[in-house]
Amino acid sequence: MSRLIVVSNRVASTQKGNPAAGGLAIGVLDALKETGGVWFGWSGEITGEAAGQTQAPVIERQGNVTYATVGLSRRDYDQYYRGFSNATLWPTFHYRNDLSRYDRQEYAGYRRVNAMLARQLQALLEPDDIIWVHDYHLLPFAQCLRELGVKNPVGFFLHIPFPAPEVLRSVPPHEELVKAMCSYDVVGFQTEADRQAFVDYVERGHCHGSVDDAGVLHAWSRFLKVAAYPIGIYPDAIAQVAEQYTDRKPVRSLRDGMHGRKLIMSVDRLDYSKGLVERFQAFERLLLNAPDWHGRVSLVQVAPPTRSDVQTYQRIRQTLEGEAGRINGRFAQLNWTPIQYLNRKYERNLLMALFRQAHVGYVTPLRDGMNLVAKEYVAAQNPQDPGVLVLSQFAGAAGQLPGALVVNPFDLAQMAEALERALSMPLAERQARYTDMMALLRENNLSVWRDTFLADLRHVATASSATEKAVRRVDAQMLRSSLER
Ligand code: GDG
Repeated sequence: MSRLIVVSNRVASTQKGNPAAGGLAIGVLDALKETGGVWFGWSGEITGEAAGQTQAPVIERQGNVTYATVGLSRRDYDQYYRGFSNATLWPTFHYRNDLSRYDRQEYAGYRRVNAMLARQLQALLEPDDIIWVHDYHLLPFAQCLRELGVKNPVGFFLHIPFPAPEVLRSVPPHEELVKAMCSYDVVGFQTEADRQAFVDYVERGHCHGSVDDAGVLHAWSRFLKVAAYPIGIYPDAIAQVAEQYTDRKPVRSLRDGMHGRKLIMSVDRLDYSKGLVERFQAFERLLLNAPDWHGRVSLVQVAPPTRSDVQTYQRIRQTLEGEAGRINGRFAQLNWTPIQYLNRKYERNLLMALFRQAHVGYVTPLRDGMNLVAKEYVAAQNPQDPGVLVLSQFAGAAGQLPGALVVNPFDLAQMAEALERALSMPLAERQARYTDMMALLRENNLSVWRDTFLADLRHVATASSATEKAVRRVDAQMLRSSLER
């Protein structure tokens, strides 16, 4: 079988035995180990090179997997990562045009880094490799590879939402970006709605593209497969660690400190897309509406800081600290703090055990590609006494977890009602909801996500090479019909 090449902005550090590495990294790594391959990306280091320049990749081999990482110059980091990726694409793709800025120089830096990374990867490629590129930092990566003459099949998976065309159009080079995405052979989204938004742009925009029933899209003289591949988790592995870690000291401390109170729990990277401010305010609304819950329920919010050198992230941190202080000041009693706001990272297994203690998983992003925390919360529950998931309708996960209490995160009153309902839900109903969701999590686990995507990419590989042999050039029509299955 051909080697797999995974390309992502950061290379997960599982190779160092990092216990904090998430399920996603482990899932991708499993695929790499199966066929052997390379994981290529930014090392996370800032170098003294000139913009657009970097040393050859640092290579580290572990069994049949090679990790190849490069550094970025300060200017490349500022323009590609901090700038266009995280101050333009991230907010816009999460429908926050109000927080998005556009700077031509940053966009030029974004394209320059994509081109530089493509050049670095090209040197590592073998003719039979298939390439799987991840996320919004690398929208033009396949186009850069094609410009270098690379013919290997290249697939792309977008972990975040794809916005409606009207929203996308607020990013000035929107058409260039979508055109660049059409250089991939497979483009995968988290949900059907994201896929549809992409297709809508291509069909109704200026690109005169079209998509057929098999999900083969034709635009700018290219044929590519576009589909939804909702990302999953390994629910049974999570259930197991959540149970194993139940008696660890920090978990016991949390349990003991609750003194029989109910626990509502949230875990998010500290990001404005996660709806933390609205979430705190809805919890405040619960305390206002239902004084009998005073002293009987606490909200624990774990929010490790991320991208703290991007200005909008500094602002959300300040706002949230202010809100937590204000709400606690308003309701706290000598022996009860309503909101425990923990601005730090926890070990992954411990986090799963903490989820198991929580009566309510409170996951209310304003927009989210999928949201793995929602899935992890369900998987971590004790089947005999499961908690209830309160979930935003704007998380991709809402389409996959029908047993959740689904809320609109902009409707504070509705969220407060859902919290109250979750806190009072009878055991039989909790168990029924949990059982349904757990079955779906098993059915659509992380391996299914990965294998379905890679099967489609391999299918393209087979179709292209058969076609090339037959006619000595890629006959788009034949590729198209072979994809219609
Ligand atoms: C992007 C998309 C999509 C959180 N705090 C700690 C910690 N975590 C872990 C969680 C979970 C992961 O980080 C976060 O994943 P999410 O899916 O919730 O969100 P994003 O980071 O925004 O991820 C998202 C995802 O990509 C996958 O495609 O679902 O929509 O935005 O696994 O448990 N892990 C540890 N300590 C923490 O304090 N160890």
